Amino acid sequence: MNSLDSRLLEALSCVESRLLTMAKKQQYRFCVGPWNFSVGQDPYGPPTRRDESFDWKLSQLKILGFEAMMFHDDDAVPEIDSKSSTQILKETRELRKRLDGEGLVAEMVAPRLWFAPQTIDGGYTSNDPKHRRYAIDRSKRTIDIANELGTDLIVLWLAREGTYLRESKSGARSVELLVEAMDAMLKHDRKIRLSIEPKPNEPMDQAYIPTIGHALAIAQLTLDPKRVGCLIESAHAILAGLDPADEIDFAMAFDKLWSLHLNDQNGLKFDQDKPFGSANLRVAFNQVRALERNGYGKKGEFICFDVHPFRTTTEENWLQHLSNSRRTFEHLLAKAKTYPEKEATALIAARNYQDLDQLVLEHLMGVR
Ligand code: XUL
Ligand code: MN
Repeated sequence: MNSLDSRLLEALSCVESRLLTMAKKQQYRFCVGPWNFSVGQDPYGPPTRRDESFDWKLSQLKILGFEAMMFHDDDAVPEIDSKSSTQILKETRELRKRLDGEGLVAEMVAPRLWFAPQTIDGGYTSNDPKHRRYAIDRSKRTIDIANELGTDLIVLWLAREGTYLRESKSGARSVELLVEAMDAMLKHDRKIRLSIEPKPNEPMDQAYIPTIGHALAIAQLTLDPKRVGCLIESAHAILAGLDPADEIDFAMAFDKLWSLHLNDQNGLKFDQDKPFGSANLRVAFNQVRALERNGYGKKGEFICFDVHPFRTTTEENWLQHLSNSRRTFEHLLAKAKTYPEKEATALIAARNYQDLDQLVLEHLMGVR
């Protein structure tokens, strides 16, 4: 190679790395699930809004600027338990075509192991071996669906893997059963990754995997720890009495934050799935800062909003919780980028946390 060729190559690689950096700046891509278009029912009352078709929901995502949809197995194939593998495959392929047609991708697929009669006492940790088998078989079908939809991410919200009554199950045995179930999934497909979404309570009194620390610890017991990571939901971290920003820093220190459900939660009660930032703007701001400092999204991870409209929301405002969450995220991103780092560093050095506190508040209020 002569020197002109090598200079040309150098220039080309310089342009390429510039383009890559520019592309990386557009780091955030957004996603929601069909359940986030909920119709207002709660344990005390019926729906308050008319439902819309799945296709309508799909088309709205694109209009709202979202790029992906997340799925439960039966969001992808309704009434999945009554269908043969051939039928499931056929319907999944049709769904893939509809997604491709809208220019959307599937972010993940999650087995819904909390609805069927077989999961009343839990899925993988049920005391009934037949029901444990059902949970594992259904999870394998979920993996087959994910393959057809073109995603390698399986989300495990371990909804009923816990107890209402501590003495009804053995915690030690339950850990073994969870590991066995995850191993069966990892063996079923050598490419998929499992992303555990911890939540400490609801529907259970006590869950076996309540926090990110538990999720990452149990990953180590599986046959392929590299393929077991986690998903943080802001509300779930708050329900565990934790700061979601700390959970983000912790998971990302292990390179294990493969998905994220941003939302908000006002204190320790039922899972509220409020719009992002709705209850505590400062906690939301700190989550955005944590994502920024760790480079979340640079490997293609999505920001998903696991938010619901308020029960009182009327049909014409039905999508606002989605676009509002995204707007809040983007405003907080601008706040994170303009945070007065130098001033903050000086206050930290002087251990003047009193004024650091005020600096954050005034920055958020737009006066600094
Ligand atoms: C439940 C929850 C679920 C999971 C997906 O609290 O957050 O919607 O995100 O199964
Ligand atoms: Mn969630």
